[in-house]
Amino acid sequence: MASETHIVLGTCHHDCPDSCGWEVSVENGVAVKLRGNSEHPFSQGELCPKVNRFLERVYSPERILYPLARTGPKGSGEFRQITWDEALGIVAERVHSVINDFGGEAVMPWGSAGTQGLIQMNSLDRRFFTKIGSSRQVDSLCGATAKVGASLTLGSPLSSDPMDIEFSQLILLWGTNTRLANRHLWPFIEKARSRGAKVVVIDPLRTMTAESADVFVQPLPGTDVALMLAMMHILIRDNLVDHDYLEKYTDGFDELSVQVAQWTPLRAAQVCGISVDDIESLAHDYGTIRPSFIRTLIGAEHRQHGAMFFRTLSCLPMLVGAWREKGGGFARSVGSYAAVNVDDSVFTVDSLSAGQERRPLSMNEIGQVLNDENLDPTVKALFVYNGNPLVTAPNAELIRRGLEREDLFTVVSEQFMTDTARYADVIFPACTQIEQVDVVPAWGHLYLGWNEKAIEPLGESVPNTELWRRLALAMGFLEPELFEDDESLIASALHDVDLDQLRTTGFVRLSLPEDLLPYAQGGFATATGKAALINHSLPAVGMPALPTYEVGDEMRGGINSQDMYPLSLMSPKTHVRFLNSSYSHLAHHCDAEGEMYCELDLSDATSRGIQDGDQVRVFNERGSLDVVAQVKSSGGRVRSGLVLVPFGWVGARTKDMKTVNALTNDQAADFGGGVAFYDTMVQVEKI
Ligand SMILES: Nc1nc2c(c(=O)[nH]1)N[C@H]1C(S)=C(S)[C@@H](COP(=O)(O)OP(=O)(O)OC[C@H]3O[C@@H](n4cnc5c(=O)[nH]c(N)nc54)[C@H](O)[C@@H]3O)O[C@H]1N2
Ligand SMILES: Nc1nc2c(c(=O)[nH]1)N[C@H]1C(S)=C(S)[C@@H](COP(=O)(O)OP(=O)(O)OC[C@H]3O[C@@H](n4cnc5c(=O)[nH]c(N)nc54)[C@H](O)[C@@H]3O)O[C@H]1N2
Ligand code: SF4
Ligand SMILES: [Mo]
Repeated sequence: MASETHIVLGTCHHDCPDSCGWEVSVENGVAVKLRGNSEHPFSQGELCPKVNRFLERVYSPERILYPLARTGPKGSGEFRQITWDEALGIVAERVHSVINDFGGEAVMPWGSAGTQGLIQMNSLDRRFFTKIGSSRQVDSLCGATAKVGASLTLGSPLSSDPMDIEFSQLILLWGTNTRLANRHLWPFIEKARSRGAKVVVIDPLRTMTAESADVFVQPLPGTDVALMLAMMHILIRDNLVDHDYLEKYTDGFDELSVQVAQWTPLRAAQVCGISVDDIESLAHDYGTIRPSFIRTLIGAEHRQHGAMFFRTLSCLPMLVGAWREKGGGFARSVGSYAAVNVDDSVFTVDSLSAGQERRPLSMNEIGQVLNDENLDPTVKALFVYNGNPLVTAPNAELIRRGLEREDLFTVVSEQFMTDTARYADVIFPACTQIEQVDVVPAWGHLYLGWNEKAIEPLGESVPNTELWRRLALAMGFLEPELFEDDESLIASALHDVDLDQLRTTGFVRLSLPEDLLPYAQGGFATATGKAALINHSLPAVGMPALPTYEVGDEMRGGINSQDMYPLSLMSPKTHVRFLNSSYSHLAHHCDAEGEMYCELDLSDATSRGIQDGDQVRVFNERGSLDVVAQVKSSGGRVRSGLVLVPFGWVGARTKDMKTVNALTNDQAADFGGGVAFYDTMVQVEKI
């Protein structure tokens, strides 16, 4: 029989701003090729070094394809294959008994963004856990603090269209590693550059993006707010501000002027560890080159004053009236724009619960939560899906101690045997994106992506929605909302979208004006309609009304003794072949990236007797990691006082089964529900 090839359109589901369009070639039910959809306006036919090999992931011999029950000690990774009926029976019986003995709130859901698809990320899970009356998952490893921080000034999270960056003449990439983390924006930046735009990167690390910039400013971590205040100081001092914009569309310029008067370039230079010239020329560029576009993502939210960073950054465009022009303004996540066509509130069905308030539990503090004996009730059953907290959440060794608890029943839905899954009592096999249908709202551009199912699920794996339907049935629940099918869930959440067109082209632009100039004429979603340079509601929640840099912001590690732990630990995304923890367990990806390491500045290494290639221990009071030292004599990524340990490695690929989050801070950020991962202090010694 001749083989028949057909093409199925899809969209990458990964937690990545690019949400690339793809096409899968399918032959006799087998996916034989996956490549970028050249029609996609943002990704334009390219994928990335992670997803170029997506089919190896789908067909990996390491995929979990059947339900598993644990046979060895927790963490051993020893399991036996069981039937779906057996697995559902074990889980339903245990969850019923937890609810009877301790109440529904003894059940904790922990779901992250393993898929960002509309229905596979969050839909029937909400209904299932509402019905159970479980604790409610709150806070976020990603984005929440950035979103709220910007809203404190703008009144809403809405910002400029990232694709408009191509019309800019001055581009500030502030606390974002575009070429690594948002790679499909780079061609738009190059377009702007070909028309004369200047590109500035502001990052404590000399990232691959910094290497490609025209100007690189390298402040000490956590000091950016001081830099922003000094920029405002200079703009006002040298009368480079747009008085008309400020007067018509903002509140509090006079108070802000007083506030920044004290932030002389010299003072900021001392705090930030950069030169006065750097600050003067950055401010002058910002005050004189138009249109100017500030691009940021989430790097700087992972700090205790993360919200203040985004609140202050979003004031800058007000001073120069940058919102007026296409190619001007400020862009962060644009995910909130999806609300014009997508209403995910339909997935919340409060009537499924008996009406009682459900206890909030922070996903960021999962380590503290699982070890807290004073919680009433303590957590007795944990459901993990779309995530790998033992690698991705902070203070990971505390999480490990929680997962080791014999009285904790842990259920994990996964594609692979992750560090977290090794601690499960029962594992359910999850589909990959090409085995399920979904719609993907993006946070890095304004297109909604369609994802058609390309092949039948491998083995006995199921989409997340199907898992929640099966669990609801096993629990003996009857409400029809718990069993809604995928097509119906999608249709109920979309409005004003031509579904046929979406399916045929693979994407549609959100129903927004072609020229998205959200604040060209004010229109901020604040009470006064003006941007809140001063925000009078903040003191009531413990934040200053004006953008403020508190001395010491740069030194917070959640650890008291700066003498014992003098180095600031940077742990951002660093590898082009890793996507959070989702690829480093696969041979090609890990082998190509080499061994886990820490990078030190030559001066910090020399004073500790450490040379390039030495085995070293990176430690603080939360934990320790044994890694190989990288010490560059020039052109390194870190400056003195910093140490870089990359994020994304999984325990199975490190020397002691531990990853960088063994060391990181799990204190909450100032506002919004984020966590201060990056405010972590450590010491390094040779072993
Ligand atoms: N290849 C690859 N791409 C990815 C991911 C991945 O794991 N791998 N992850 C995806 C996800 S989930 C997200 S949220 C995005 C994140 O995208 P980004 O926000 O761009 O990435 P991060 O690595 O979190 O942080 C960006 C930069 O912030 C810097 N930074 C840290 N602290 C400070 C500070 O105090 N001031 C300043 N100015 N900069 C600071 C870090 O050094 C880092 O270079 O990337 C997505 N894309
Ligand atoms: N130190 C440090 N820590 C960080 C960060 C950092 O920069 N530094 N970044 C933070 C950020 S921005 C983020 S977003 C988080 C990411 O944290 P997580 O969301 O936990 O990210 P992943 O490790 O990629 O885990 C996703 C898991 O979901 C699984 N998965 C994928 N698709 C599906 C599906 O359809 N169904 C099911 N059931 N499972 C699926 C994948 O196999 C994978 O194991 O990490 C945070 N942690
Ligand atoms: S991970 Fe990001 S860059 Fe790679 S294909 Fe998916 S959306 Fe595109
Ligand atoms: Mo993220």
